[in-house]
Amino acid sequence: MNALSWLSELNEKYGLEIAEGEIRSFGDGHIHQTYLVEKDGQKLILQRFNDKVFQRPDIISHNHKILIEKINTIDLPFQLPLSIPNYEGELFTKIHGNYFRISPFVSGTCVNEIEKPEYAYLAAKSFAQFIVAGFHIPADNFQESIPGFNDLNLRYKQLLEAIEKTNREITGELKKLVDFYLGQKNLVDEYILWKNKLPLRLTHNDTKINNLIFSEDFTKVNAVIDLDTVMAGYVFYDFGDLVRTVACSEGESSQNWENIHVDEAKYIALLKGFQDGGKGVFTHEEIRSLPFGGKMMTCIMGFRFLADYLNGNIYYTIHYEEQNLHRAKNQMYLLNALLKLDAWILK
Ligand code: GN1
Ligand code: MG
Repeated sequence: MNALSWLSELNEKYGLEIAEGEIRSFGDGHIHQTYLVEKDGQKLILQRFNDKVFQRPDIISHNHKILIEKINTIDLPFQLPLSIPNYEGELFTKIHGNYFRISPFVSGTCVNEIEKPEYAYLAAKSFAQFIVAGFHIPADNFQESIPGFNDLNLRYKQLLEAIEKTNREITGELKKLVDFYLGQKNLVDEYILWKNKLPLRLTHNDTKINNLIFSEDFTKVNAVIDLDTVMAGYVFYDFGDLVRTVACSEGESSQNWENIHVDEAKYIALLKGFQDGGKGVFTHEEIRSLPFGGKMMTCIMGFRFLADYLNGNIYYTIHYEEQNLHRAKNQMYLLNALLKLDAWILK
């Protein structure tokens, strides 16, 4: 398919008149291709959807229609920019075998790293408020857009499978990482214990910090975005991915291994923000599970990056061959730092 050869059909389906020159690449998500459309002073977000990663767009439509009806109708402290239906009332438009969607543009700032603990507090409070907003909807109304997405046990098994099937030689640095991650079986066991204890909620499941749009002055969260993984989950998933991406001194792509540590002030701000956002709603056990979330989500990303490297980099966008290996190494340093932190945080 030629670049933008789908544009005229898209215009027809939405009653728009977008020209090629009004579209430019936008954001830095790892999965979909995102564009900003700017026309006559108006802005929209256009996405070419990755249906290799999300193989069931119908499930996402089902889930998002519930969000549109049951969450976007209540008074939220931020926007949820869900897709705008096309002329046929569908959230996705299929053109020459590719899925597209259009959503409102929300102004503000997206960041990969957070500067101050106050912003960490705000981020955590917002994601907790998102869970609270969905509390009235039984979690089983939602279907899984990626089966077992945050299931640590499943991801461990997928890593074992990747180790078995890989064409790469497992020696040197790669062997060290494989051994490290195989040695995390105790976290998998702890995960199973928490799963048996906690209720399923409507969670975001991908609370990486760049999935929030802050106001320019960071006094407010304007929007919670990247809603494709919104489905049933445990509150510690959402807290955990915040720890992974906010409380770490280096981003997940950094190779400054020796500088990777936990920023304790931000960690504490996250804990406080998440508890404040869920006040009166999260159970005592859910609050107790939060520190586990940071370790678990860092570990799961290590499993996933390493498995992708072993599988030949088929899932995540990479900019060089070893990038997934380096991402897994980065997460190993962070996980070790979080395991040490645990000792005092639980005192
Ligand atoms: C992907 O799309 P993005 O970049 O927000 C991934 C997350 C990972 C993240 C790691 C559907 O998220 O699970 O935490 O990369 N999303 C999917 O950077 O796999
Ligand atoms: Mg994203």
